[in-house]
Amino acid sequence: MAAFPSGFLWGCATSAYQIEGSPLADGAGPSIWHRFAHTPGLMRDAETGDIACDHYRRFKDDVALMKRLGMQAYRFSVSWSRILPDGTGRVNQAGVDFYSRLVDELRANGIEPFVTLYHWDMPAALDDKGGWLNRDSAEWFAEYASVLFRALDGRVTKWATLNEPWVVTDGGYLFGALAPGHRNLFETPIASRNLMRAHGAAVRAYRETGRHEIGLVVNIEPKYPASESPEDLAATRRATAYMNEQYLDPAMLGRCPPELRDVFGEAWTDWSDDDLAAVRQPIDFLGINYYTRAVTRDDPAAWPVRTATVRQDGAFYTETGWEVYPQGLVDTLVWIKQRYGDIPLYITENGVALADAPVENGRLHDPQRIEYLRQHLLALHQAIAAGVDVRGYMVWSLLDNLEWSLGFSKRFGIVHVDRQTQERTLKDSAEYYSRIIASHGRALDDPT
Ligand code: PNW
Repeated sequence: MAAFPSGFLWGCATSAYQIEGSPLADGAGPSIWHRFAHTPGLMRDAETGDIACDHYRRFKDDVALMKRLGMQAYRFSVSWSRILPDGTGRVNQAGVDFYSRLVDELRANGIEPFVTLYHWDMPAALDDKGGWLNRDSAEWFAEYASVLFRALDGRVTKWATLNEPWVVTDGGYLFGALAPGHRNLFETPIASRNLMRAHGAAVRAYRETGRHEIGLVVNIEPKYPASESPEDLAATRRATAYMNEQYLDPAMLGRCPPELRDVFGEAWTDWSDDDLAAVRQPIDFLGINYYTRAVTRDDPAAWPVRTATVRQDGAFYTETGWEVYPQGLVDTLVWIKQRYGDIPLYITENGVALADAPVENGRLHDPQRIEYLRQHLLALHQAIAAGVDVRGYMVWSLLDNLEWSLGFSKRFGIVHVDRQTQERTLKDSAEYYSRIIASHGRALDDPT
């Protein structure tokens, strides 16, 4: 039954600060995540990304591991402050060389590099100038992006500008759980607009020199009303506008959802026509990160969106407290097609944090992750059969890694990483995913 389109890309995803370690090596400047992690009280168990998965030094072994699993694509991110230690101006060639070697190693092993330019680690030097609150951030980002386009576009065919701008502003500027750790309702719409201006500026820069594909990666969490009451329906609209449309509407439709005025009140300011035009650039694909859904009800006390997520009896909740809901992936993909039209899509992240069993005799059994992957891949197949143009799937994540301010407490990897020895051990889910790839999805029909 399960046939995936020919050319469909099977891969896995990571991000720089979560796996690399050696954040200041070879002339790199500090990023906002280095600063955040080294500020007391902000990280669970006082963890940092100083070592993480030591991928900066072990990247060849990790590429060999991907090759062994049959990965066809690898989505990783570039650390801006390795490339431009001060954020703009002087290029650190040793930083460029690291990613150049990684790209060569991937290509030598037949793995397509899929590069995310911004996975949350702005150079600290730019945060000192206001970070995403500074309108110049759009030009800073385009300058950085252009350095990479020049260095790598001959060998990289897939570029993503931003990873999950919603998480950047919600975590970094509204609730303070992520770098740069602000908690300010007035700043949030400003950071939001500048991030999208940066996206637009990088896409424009790419059109001058780039020869391949560039797109945007967003997280989508479909919202379902808890009841048909007018309050819950309005709450569901607010939550949808806030999380799922705030970034895609400007990028794809050249407008902002009107419900944002209701969310932000007078902290919201309408975008100028020039800003809207600068953000709405034709892109070649959208990357969709899908993890869970939210059944949404009105909650006047919940600042600032005034919504709450209703726990579902009998549902399975993961270690990050997210409901497992594969049908939400189908609904998300169909919604994207309906609202934004036909555009090639990639699932750029999908996966699950579990309290895995310990490694025993070099094995780790994670049947719940296998079931999660199987159900979501079946859902993906269903969406493709319904006519949605999905070109690839990247599991989050290759390795157990630094789950941001939650430290290493949440394990998303299909490969276990021993924190002491850095030894990599395949989980059963890695072997399972490897069989899925080798059969181009047909193994989904086999009992597990
Ligand atoms: C993504 N949400 O973050 C990130 O791209 C990854 O770096 C991260 O490790 C992964 O998902 C797992 O958390 C998200 O609240 C963070 O909906 C929060 C949400 C979604 C994605």
